[in-house]
Amino acid sequence: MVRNILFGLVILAQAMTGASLKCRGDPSKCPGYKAENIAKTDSGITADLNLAGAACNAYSRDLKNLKLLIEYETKDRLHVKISDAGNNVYQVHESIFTRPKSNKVSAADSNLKIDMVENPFSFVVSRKSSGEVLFNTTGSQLIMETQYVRLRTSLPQDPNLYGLGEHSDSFRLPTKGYKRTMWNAESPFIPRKSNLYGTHPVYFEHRGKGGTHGVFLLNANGMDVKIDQDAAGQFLEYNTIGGIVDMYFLAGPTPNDVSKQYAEVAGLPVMQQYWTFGYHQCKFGWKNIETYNAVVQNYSDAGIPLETLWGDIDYMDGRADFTLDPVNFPLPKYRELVDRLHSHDQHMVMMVDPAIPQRTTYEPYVRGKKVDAFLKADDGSDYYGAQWAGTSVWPDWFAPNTNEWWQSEIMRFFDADKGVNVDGLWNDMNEVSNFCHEDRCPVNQVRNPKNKPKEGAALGLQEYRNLVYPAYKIGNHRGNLSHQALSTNVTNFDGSVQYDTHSLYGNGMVASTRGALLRRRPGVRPFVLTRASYAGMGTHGAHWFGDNNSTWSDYRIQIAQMIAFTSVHQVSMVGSDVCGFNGVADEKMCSRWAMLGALSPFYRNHADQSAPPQEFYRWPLVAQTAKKAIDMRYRLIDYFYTHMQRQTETGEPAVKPLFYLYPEDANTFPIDLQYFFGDSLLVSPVTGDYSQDVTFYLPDDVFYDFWTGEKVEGAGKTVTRTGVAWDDIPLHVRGGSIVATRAQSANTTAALRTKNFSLLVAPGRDGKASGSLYLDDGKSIDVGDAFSRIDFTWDGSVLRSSGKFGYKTDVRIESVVFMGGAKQGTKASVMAGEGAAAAQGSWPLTEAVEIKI
Ligand SMILES: *[C@@H]1O[C@H](CO)[C@@H](O)[C@H](O)[C@H]1NC(C)=O
Ligand SMILES: *[C@@H]1O[C@H](CO)[C@@H](O)[C@H](O)[C@H]1NC(C)=O
Ligand SMILES: *[C@@H]1O[C@H](CO)[C@@H](O)[C@H](O)[C@H]1NC(C)=O
Ligand SMILES: *[C@@H]1O[C@H](CO)[C@@H](O)[C@H](O)[C@H]1NC(C)=O
Ligand SMILES: *[C@@H]1O[C@H](CO)[C@@H](O)[C@H](O)[C@H]1NC(C)=O
Ligand SMILES: *[C@@H]1O[C@H](CO)[C@@H](O)[C@H](O)[C@H]1NC(C)=O
Ligand SMILES: *[C@@H]1O[C@H](CO)[C@@H](O)[C@H](O)[C@H]1NC(C)=O
Ligand SMILES: CC(=O)N[C@H]1CO[C@H](CO)[C@@H](O)[C@@H]1O
Repeated sequence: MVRNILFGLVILAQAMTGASLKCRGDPSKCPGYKAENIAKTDSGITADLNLAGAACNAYSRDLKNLKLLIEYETKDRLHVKISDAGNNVYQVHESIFTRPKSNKVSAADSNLKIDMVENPFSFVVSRKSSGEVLFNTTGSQLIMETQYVRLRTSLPQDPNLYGLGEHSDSFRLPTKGYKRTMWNAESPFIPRKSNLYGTHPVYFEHRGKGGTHGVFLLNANGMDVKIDQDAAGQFLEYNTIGGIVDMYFLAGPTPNDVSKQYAEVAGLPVMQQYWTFGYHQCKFGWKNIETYNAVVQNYSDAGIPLETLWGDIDYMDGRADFTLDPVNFPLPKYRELVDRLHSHDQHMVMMVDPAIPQRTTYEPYVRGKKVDAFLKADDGSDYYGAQWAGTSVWPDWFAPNTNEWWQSEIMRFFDADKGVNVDGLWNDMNEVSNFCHEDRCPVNQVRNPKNKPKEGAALGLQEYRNLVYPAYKIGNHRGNLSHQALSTNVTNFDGSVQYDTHSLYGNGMVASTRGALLRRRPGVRPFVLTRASYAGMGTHGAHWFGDNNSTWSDYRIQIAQMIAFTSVHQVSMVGSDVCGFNGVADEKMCSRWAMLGALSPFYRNHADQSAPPQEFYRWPLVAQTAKKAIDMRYRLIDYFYTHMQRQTETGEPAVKPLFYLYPEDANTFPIDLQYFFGDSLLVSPVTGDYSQDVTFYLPDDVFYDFWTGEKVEGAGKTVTRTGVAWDDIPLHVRGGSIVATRAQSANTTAALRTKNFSLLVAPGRDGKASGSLYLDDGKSIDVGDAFSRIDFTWDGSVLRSSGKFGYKTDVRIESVVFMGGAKQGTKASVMAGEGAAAAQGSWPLTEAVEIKI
């Protein structure tokens, strides 16, 4: 009986939307669109796209009238935008994602070409120089409905695809039966084949000699990207539950070119302060200020340099932001700790979560409520759920007063004179995570929103949509969209809904938090670490890969995660929780992880409350490895800082997959257990469980063992190393490089900045080498002319420096070291510490020099 009534309702609903029953749920019957009113301009095409037949309403209502805009924005970037004629369907807020300006180049000048078929509408994007077809929608109809968008391209068989994060799968994506769901979600244990904390709908495809290109879909709605093969061959298919088709095609043709071209769209990653490259320690569950102090003391006693101590939510009073537990973390003692850290050139970073406890005695809540800073139910009451501090409300980053309120709360609590004088902030739980299960949470929202989006402002369709249970179900590993998240039917201040904006929440929060830090310390590069992200997040801050586990598998997967974020997603300051967040880290695993983590941009050990302590000093072996790892990292910091700075200016990745340097060597395409840290250091860690052996790939090039200086001819083959000690890591300097290292390490990065340099020369097969060094004050956003970019070259007999020398420093070059016995009687490696350097002396870093060897 009940079933019959429901069935009747379904039929009625379909009749009302004009759906054709036989077609419902069968996207293959959708009619596609017909291009009409086509207008060609010098730099592109505009057209109307009208539904080409009976609506199929596969998962919702077909949109009948669309508009198409094709524009050659730069020589290497083509923009294809398909939106509803009324411009109501949600498009990513400009305040969250600033679209690039179009230079409107003529079709003739573009390196890309688009060919369009009018009926049914389809298009083909190709690279002009090679005729390589990059994207081809022929044979599968475009579907644009109120709650479903589908677009498919055919691809070459078994393509090399990368990106589409955030995920914990292989760097080179599977090409059969693979579904990449994107929907930001709290994801403990970073499950495989799942959506995780971030949404980055961009992929790069690499075709060896056929070049590399990129495709970005600027859409924030939940989606599944299916990569699979069927009778017609290989395809990639976008299935989103809303939004528009807003695509950027990036011509390449080299991997570095595509990275740079994507950075022009998504923004360049921000430059970090020098100290952020130091070693960081955190743990959830350090229960009082005495524990914080003991950790700092124990690091010092163990002789392991600790740069930054982190405060997880333990410090809070009842886990509420902007409070200190008065018993365990009293303000005077906290201030004392931070002062002591600062007086030793160490730093403090603390967590701030988005949820605000809904208590009338809690001032941040009262102040926020007064200025309408929180997401609301439609009757004007707070929309609430549950978080660490209990019943909570959430800031609405689209409401006009939220930034000001949020930033003033941060400035008030983290006041340098009266509060906790932190050096950086950490945004967690911002996917958004809600501890309330959807079916158990108090449902206090109603369906008739007070805030309606402006007509034609692309803030969301106003007609009925099922915002909680859309018919097309994406593969969200948490289940329904709203499950343990904000209800997707909650309306933002401007009338847009969480359904459309959910995955943008993290970017809104981290942008505002960055703004607060800038107001606290004007002119100083803010440091914000965030868990949730959307495309373009690198322009605001840093990211760690969330709540991984202390397993060998998660130790390995961090490499794939890291190279995806640095090279594809343009988030350069990234790293995993070293030694694993959940679970039990053991001595050998933590030892390997301490070494590998030292060769990531962001280097932080962190563990859960339920995990046993895993500070590096807890085991003799780990302590020994950590000292060696940090010594190595610190000597290399300026080399790496140089590459990070380059990425902030050009988008060229500071950490690269192997194929970036050997783009025609097909053996490198799938590699994600090795990578380049900067352009010159090939990292090939031991990755097997409890193993001391490793087989890794050496491209056809000359390399030098970083530790011994021994020359190794790469043959484009794998090599096996056995008996790799627990405190060791295979590391090679690529021939043709000059690496500027600090001659000595130090126990803080501030002390490190006073050390002289030693140049490591690794001649290439032609006997020559080059490298560069970027120097600045390590903290200012705008350094003006006070920076140096020094290029070093070695031509076989003379080492020269040239470039720009704007940074004043007494620090000098004190030695030049040749690898591989390239010079008689020279020290093998700067790390080896025996023998004599090829040249010892004192050369300035403030003017060009010639060093004859
Ligand atoms: C595009 O794909 C269709 C269907 O697979 C194919 O017939 C056509 O040749 C392709 N176009 C180009 C230019 O490769
Ligand atoms: C610090 O070291 C002392 C002495 O080994 C030890 O008793 C204590 O548990 C350690 N505390 C922390 C927080 O590491
Ligand atoms: C999703 O919601 C539906 C409808 O309320 C419910 O039947 C189902 O159990 C939910 N699924 C999960 C995984 O929570
Ligand atoms: C909004 O969504 C929640 C589930 O997240 C649901 O319980 C509630 O009934 C919805 N409200 C309306 C009016 O649809
Ligand atoms: C997490 O790691 C621990 C060992 O550290 C292991 O026992 C546990 O099964 C892992 N859990 C998951 C979900 O992988
Ligand atoms: C670093 O070493 C110097 C001198 O060896 C010492 O004065 C200083 O306190 C140390 N700093 C830290 C943070 O351990
Ligand atoms: C750096 O080199 C200069 C000149 O050789 C020397 O005077 C100075 O002591 C060195 N600095 C350090 C920190 O070793
Ligand atoms: C939760 C989860 O997905 N854990 C993964 C950890 O790594 C192993 C090995 O790769 C996977 O099998 C698990 O699924």
